[in-house]
Amino acid sequence: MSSVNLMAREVAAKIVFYGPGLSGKTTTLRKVYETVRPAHRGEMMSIATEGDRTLFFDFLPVKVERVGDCSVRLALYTVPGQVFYNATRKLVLQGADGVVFVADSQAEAMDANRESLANLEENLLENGIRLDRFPLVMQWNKRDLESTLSVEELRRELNPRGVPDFETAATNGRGVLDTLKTITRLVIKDLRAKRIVPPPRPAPPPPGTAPAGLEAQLAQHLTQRQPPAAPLSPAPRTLTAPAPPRVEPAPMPAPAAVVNTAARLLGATSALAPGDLFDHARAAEAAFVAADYTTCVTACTDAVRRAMAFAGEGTLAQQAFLLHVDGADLLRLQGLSTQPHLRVDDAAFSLYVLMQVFVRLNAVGLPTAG
Ligand SMILES: Nc1nc2c(ncn2[C@@H]2O[C@H](COP(=O)(O)OP(=O)(O)O)[C@@H](O)[C@H]2O)c(=O)[nH]1
Ligand SMILES: [Mg+2]
Repeated sequence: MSSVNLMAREVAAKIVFYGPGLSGKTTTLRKVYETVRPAHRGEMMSIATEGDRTLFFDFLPVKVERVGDCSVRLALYTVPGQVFYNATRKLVLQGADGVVFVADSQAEAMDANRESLANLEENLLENGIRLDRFPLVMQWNKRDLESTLSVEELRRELNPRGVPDFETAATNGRGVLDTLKTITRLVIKDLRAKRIVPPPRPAPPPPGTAPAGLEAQLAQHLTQRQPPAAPLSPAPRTLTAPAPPRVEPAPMPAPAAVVNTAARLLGATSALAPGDLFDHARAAEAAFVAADYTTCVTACTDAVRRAMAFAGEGTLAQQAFLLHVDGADLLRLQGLSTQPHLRVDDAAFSLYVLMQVFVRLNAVGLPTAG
């Protein structure tokens, strides 16, 4: 989901903290939140169950001043580790530029570590990505505990490729920032190799040759009006949702509690959203603000599909006809969701389509109460 603002030499990258349940992914992100200066981070958003288990994801936007001559905007995500949340993991993994695998160093966690690593490999492969060529850093977590395996054993079992690895104790922060710095460097190097990030120090663009069109207009608008998300509240926020049933949930659950606490980040799309889809719209807007355009388009596509279903059963074309939603716009949005590299104008368009559907639902009085 990387994107580049050539004028500002700013790169946006998505990094996912992956690993089995309870290995310390959420704790790691909280520690990053506490350590990074407020001016360099946005608000941490967690969607958790009552037992404090991650239900959908934790999300933290972080700005890194300089890597080479680029500044970097990172969108950090964790996945829910529990085996039955695989659809959610796939969704969060989409468009990732790099992964930190958080392994629990305790001997009794080895099976879960192995299973989660195999699951990561499988889920990446579904998107045509090979783990052995993907930016990856291993985080051997819980090194403060007694019953940990040696690093040599962990390497033999989980890191045959010999990617950079770090001993960490997320609860006290040891090793956490070193891990983050290293994955950031690997991601930038990878994006450079793919020529998504320009090589260092090219000739400055001559005046008056800025990129044209909607993308440039939006990029300029975004740099002039810094997103309201950073810096924000002094403490990470956990949104508490009811405990989930032990079945695979829909990829983007919409805990009702989000509605009460999230008003501050309300954008135009979520303002129009019917209650059931408020959290989907919020996720799309948060991704847009974090310059995570792939996640934004994915979230919009998913929300549009769910919103159209309010028109009743039938094909998408029938639902569009009933709601007077522009079919060509819907087709274009569907096309976008299969594109590898999405830009700010694509994400803005997907938010527009979602708004259009919400406006039409409002106009016809759907969904009806009860
Ligand atoms: N001793 C110790 N406990 C940890 C460490 N990291 C996380 N934990 C604990 O392990 C539990 C699960 O952590 P959490 O971050 O929620 O795991 P997640 O499921 O991977 O997000 C919590 O009780 C944490 O306090 C660590 O480095 N050392
Ligand atoms: Mg968690």
